Amino acid sequence: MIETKLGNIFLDKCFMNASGVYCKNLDELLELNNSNNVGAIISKSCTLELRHGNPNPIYWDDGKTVSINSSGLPNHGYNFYIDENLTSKFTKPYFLSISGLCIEDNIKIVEESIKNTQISGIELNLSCPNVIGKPQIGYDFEVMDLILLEVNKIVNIRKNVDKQFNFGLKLPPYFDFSHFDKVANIINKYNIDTITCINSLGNGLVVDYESESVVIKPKGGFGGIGGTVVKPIALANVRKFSELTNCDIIGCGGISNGKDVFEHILCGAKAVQVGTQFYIEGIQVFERLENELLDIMKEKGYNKISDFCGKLNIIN
Ligand code: RRO
Repeated sequence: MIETKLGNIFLDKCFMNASGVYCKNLDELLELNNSNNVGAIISKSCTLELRHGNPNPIYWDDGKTVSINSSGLPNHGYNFYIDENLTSKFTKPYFLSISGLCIEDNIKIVEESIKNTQISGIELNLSCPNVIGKPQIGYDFEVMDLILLEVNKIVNIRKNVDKQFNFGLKLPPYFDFSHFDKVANIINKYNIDTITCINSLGNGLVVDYESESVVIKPKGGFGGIGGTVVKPIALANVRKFSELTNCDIIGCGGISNGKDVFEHILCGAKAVQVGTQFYIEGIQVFERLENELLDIMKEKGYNKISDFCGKLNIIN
C-alpha cells in the first residue's frame, strides 16, 4: 500500500529518518534498519574527519511545535559510514549523507563512497546551517553549480555500471519564486535523482521567556528550526521542486502525524523523512505514522501513493 520508488530504488515503505536524528552510531542505524515501518535509512551527514560538533546544549524542543538545533555536524568521519563491515549489516536501502567542509572534501568522500556497492546512494547536504564560518551552499548558487558539476561527474562513474545508484540533494528552504527557478535550473543540468526538501530553517532564535535566555549554547543561541512550525515552508518547497524538476522529491519538515505525511505526498513527495518528531518519540513514530497514513488512505479511497502523489487541487 505505501511502497514507493526513489530514482530506480524500491522502498517497501515511504518512511525514512531525516539525516541527523538517531543515525550517527551503529546501534541507531541498526534500529532503523530493523524497523518494519522504515523503507530506507540515511546516515548522519559525514565529513572527511571525525567531528565532535558544537558544545552542549545543542538541541531544544517544546514537545511538538518547534525544535532548534545547532549540532555542528558531529559524526565519526566518512570512513565509518562507508565501511563494508557496517554497510553489510543493512537489509534496507542505505543512503550516505555527505556534508564535506569544502569542495575537495565532498569530492573525496563521493569518490570513496561510490566504491561501496552496498550503498544505495548519496544525499549531498547543501544546507547545514550550523558550522561556524561555513555558509549554506544551497544559498550560494555559483558554488552550488560548481559542486554539482564535479560531484555529478564522479557519481556518473558509478551510475554507468549501476542504474540503481541514487544521487540526491538536501536543500535548504527557499522563500522566493526567483530562487526556486534558479536552483531548479541548476539542478536540471545534472543527473540528480532525488531532492530532499527541506533542511531546518537556518539561524532561527528561540527565547525562554522565564529565564530571559537563549535555549541552546552555540552561536549565541541561533540554530536550525524544525517541528510543525516549518510545515508550510516544507510543503511549498516540495511542491515547487516537484513542478520544476524531474527529480523524485523526499518531503521533510513538520511531519508529526499521518495528515502531515499525506499533505507532503499530495504536494508531490514520493517519500518522507521525519526529524523532530523522530527525535521526540523514538523509533515507534514510524509505526504510528504508517497506521495514521493508512487510515487516511482508506477513508479517502486511495490504494497506493501514486493515487494522490502530487494531486493537490488548485483553485481556478
Ligand atoms: O549537524 C547539524 O548541526 C545539522 C546539520 Br549537518 C544539518 O544538515 N541540519 C541541521 O539542522 N543540523
